[in-house]
Amino acid sequence: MALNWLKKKKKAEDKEPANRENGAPTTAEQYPEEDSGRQGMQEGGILNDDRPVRQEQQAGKGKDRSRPSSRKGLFARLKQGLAKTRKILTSDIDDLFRGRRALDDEMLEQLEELLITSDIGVRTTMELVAAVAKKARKIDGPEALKQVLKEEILKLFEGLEPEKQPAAAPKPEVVMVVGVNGVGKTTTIGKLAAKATAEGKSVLIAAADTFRAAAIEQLAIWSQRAGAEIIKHRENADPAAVAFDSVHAAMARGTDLVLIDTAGRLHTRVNLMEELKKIRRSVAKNLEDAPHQILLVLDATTGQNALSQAKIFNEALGVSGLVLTKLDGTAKGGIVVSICNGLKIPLRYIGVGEGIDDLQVFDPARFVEALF
Ligand SMILES: Nc1nc2c(ncn2[C@@H]2O[C@H](COP(=O)(O)OP(=O)(O)OP(=O)(O)O)[C@@H](O)[C@H]2O)c(=O)[nH]1
Ligand SMILES: [Mg+2]
Repeated sequence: MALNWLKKKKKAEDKEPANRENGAPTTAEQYPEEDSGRQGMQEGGILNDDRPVRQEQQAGKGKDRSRPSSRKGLFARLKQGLAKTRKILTSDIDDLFRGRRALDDEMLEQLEELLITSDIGVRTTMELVAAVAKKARKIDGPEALKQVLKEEILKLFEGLEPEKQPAAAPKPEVVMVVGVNGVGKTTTIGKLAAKATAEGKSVLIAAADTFRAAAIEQLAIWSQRAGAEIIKHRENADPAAVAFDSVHAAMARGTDLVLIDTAGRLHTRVNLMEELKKIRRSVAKNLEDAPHQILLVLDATTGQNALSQAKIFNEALGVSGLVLTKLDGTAKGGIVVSICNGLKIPLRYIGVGEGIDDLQVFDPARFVEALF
């Protein structure tokens, strides 16, 4: 039996990167003008990125995102976002058992396909199917199978909790937010700032994406919505200088939290990773242990591509936590499982919409409940 699904694994691997057989939109479908750049990213070439900026961002406008996307509770919104994955994992698993009672080899193969279709990834799927196969005798119906899957998925999240915060948070706490262009860095900073100000913290945002004026403008709008301060220089200023000034100002003002927005692409000459390292160094010049966190933002709709981005950023910068955005809509929730299991970096937040309160602290137990 194991041989059967190992044989199929090769086939699945050939399928997976393109993400097309499982109905997921490709990058080209979502951002036609950006596909070549993302390709470049995969090949390690983030540098040659002079693609046009999406118009809405350029204008720094677009629809008002300050309002919550719905009045529903957090769990309901998460469930809504994961509807697509839940269909695969629930009704399709029910179908597996139609007319059959015990889990046989053929069903295990079908389960493997289902899991891969939900973006769980080949490696993680193999681990899950192997775990299910071991317990096959006890699985006498779809509910029992779902229960085993829930337990096994939860196990994959174990040991991935973020390091315990020291009793007294560093002041200012400096958080650098990184990621390729368009993943949702600036939006996430707006949401994080709003969360922190709602908790009574003072927040200063550093506009260290100086690549284009619209980026600074977009961040200024978010800082206003969130009730945070902003430090900005002119377009094309040195991002490291903006970060340095921000930490300096935060120290002088007694600010609680500094959030540093960074570019996802730069002019062709400049190496993004080198620039980000420079920002990191400039922050440490002011405050020894800073940045206290480097959050990498990943777009869930890019599927397995997010994994390769994370590897590149982690190798260059050392990422302390992940934010997975756009889990609402087209994304498949399985990518969360795949990323957590594949990277061993804690997933801190998930983005479930464009509104200011559409950021949730990632809670594995709640996530698994919403998945089935
Ligand atoms: N549906 C949805 N959209 C999101 C989410 N997070 C961000 N977005 C949208 O994604 C688009 C890009 O977001 P930005 O925050 O500008 O992304 P960025 O990483 O700062 O982009 P660059 O500055 O160009 O590198 C915007 O239209 C956001 O509204 C999310 O959780 N769900
Ligand atoms: Mg941005």
